[in-house]
Amino acid sequence: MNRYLDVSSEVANALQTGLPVVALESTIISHGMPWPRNLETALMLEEAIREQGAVPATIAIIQGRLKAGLSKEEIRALADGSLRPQKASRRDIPVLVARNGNGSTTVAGTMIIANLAGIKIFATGGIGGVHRGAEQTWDVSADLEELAQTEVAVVCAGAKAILDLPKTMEYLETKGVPVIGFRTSELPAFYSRESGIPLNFRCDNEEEIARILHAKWNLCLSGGVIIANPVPETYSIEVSRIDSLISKALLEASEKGIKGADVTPYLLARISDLTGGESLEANIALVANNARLAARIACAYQRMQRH
Ligand code: PSU
Ligand code: MN
Repeated sequence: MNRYLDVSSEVANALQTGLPVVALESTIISHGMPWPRNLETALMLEEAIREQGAVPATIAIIQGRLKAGLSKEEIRALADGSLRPQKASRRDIPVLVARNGNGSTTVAGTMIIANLAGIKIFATGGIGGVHRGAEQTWDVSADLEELAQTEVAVVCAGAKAILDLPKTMEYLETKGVPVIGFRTSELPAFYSRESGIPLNFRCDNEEEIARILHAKWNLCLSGGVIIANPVPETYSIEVSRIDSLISKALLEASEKGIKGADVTPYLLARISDLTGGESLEANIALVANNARLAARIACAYQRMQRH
């Protein structure tokens, strides 16, 4: 066990006995959703994973300790802001550890800690990617680099149209990260089921996804896999409608000089305002949908582990 890591007793027990475990990130709690919906969502996601027969492990950094599996009180303290958690990606982890700081982990940060704990499947909302205008700003999320190197499968609803989706797909191709559509042949765009970008791989059942994960990692092809699961139909927002709101939010962000790690949280909150909360409801529905799928994939992955 890594000396900086605390695995909760429930998660440690599940890992030892070969029960399926699903990691959850904490940036969506602290920086991705408003209080108190963030707390309700974080607890609901853990419940959704349990209902599918897997064990949830919400991941964060608390007082410098890397945590896999949080208590309800710890989740609450991340959600209500009392811990003042910093958004924690790869670069932030050593500093938070050395300073006994608090961090809510991004996709990259969560993958690192999940991997240290031995958790292979992780559910989130959307991954970071190549930002629009990256040719000027060089803003490329560390999530992509992490997917290139760390052996964790990430179930998400694609990437948000606040990003440059074609460039994001090119980057993932270069880095050898498979992007698998779950019951879809095109990349979902987070709030919308469609992006117009075709995917190379489509899977219609969880067993096939589990076989791909086993094959990749047994072949020592390190790095992650993206499972792209479209937002449920009833919550999907039309591309034409969300696109103009995204452009408006992007323009405001650049006028206000918002940069770096603050960009994504700003845009999420603005788009939620501009849609009158509709995008927040879509966000919650899609993460729940991803948590359930991740749990079913984790179950299939564990069943194959035993044979
Ligand atoms: N995309 C979303 N919601 C989010 C994020 C991304 O739809 O909350 C968060 C995730 O934690 C992701 C991070 O890992 O933003 C990416 O931030 P950056 O672009 O600064 O790497
Ligand atoms: Mn960035």
